[in-house]
Amino acid sequence: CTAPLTDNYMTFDQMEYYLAQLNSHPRVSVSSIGKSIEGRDIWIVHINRSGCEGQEPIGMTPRFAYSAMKRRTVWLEGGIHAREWISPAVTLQIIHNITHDCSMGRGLEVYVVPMANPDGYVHTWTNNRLWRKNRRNNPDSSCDGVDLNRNWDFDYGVGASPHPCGETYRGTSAFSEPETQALREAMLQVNSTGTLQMVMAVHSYGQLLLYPYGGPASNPAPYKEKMENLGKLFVNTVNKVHDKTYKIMNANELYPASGTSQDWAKGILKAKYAYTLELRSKKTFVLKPDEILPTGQEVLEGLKMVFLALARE
Ligand code: ING
Ligand code: ZN
Repeated sequence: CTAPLTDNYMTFDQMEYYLAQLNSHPRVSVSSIGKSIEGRDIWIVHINRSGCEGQEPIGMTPRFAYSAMKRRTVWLEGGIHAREWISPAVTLQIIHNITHDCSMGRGLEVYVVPMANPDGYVHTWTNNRLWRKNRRNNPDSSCDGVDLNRNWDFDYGVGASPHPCGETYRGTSAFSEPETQALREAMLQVNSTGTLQMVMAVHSYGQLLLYPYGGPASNPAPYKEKMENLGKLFVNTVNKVHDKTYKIMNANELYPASGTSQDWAKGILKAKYAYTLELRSKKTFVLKPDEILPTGQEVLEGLKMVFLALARE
């Protein structure tokens, strides 16, 4: 298959074209989990491990033979915030690499939503490069949009704006948005098919790996030490690739934020590990296209280490 672009950001149409092509790969299935407010599909990519049997490098075979009983899953979310273009760009790189490299994530079923907020993304190409929210036409307000990362039903309301004009507007109620509803249903479905080992939401910027909770109510989260340790492995690996300085920290210590997908994944789905990854840079959402490839490379190395650890648990 042709790889996703690394020398420039892809439009939403280009992403859909890439995903349609990818769907012909025997180990991949691409399907829609629902539609955005403006009617765009939210795509999920399921990379199936079963086709990798016998193709693993020597010494890297999974501890357990693939079996439906011991199904273990990983969920990656990209593009929930429209302006964070590096998130879908890197997420698509990861999809491509997991698909074509059987040494990655063996023994794990990987589900990826590379573009969770297609309306917002299109809006950043056509109208406002720094748009964050979805494109909800808020009644009784001249401001549009709901922050899809404040709309989840765990600790809903705290650390989010009640005002439609706020950048972190939480919406009229938890899961008021079709985008978060679609993500919730798909995550529940995946969670019912096996153990959800890890959920990672990919954002920018800041070069941070955050772990739950972002909401103030429930800290510390279960397996806090384990999340810290695996997170350290991740950032240490990432940092070596291009000499960067990603750091791990508790999300609430960065700033209180609740109703996030990370907190819902941890608090409701009981995912063992849940993270929010803040990609490059340290100061802007507008990252030059020549940083797409190196950012993807460093994240990929980090994920390889993490998947290896998860597969051995
Ligand atoms: N950052 C995340 C946000 O939604 C975050 C940070 C996530 C904080 C989860 C706490 C919990 O605000 C960006 N860049 O959107
Ligand atoms: Zn974000």
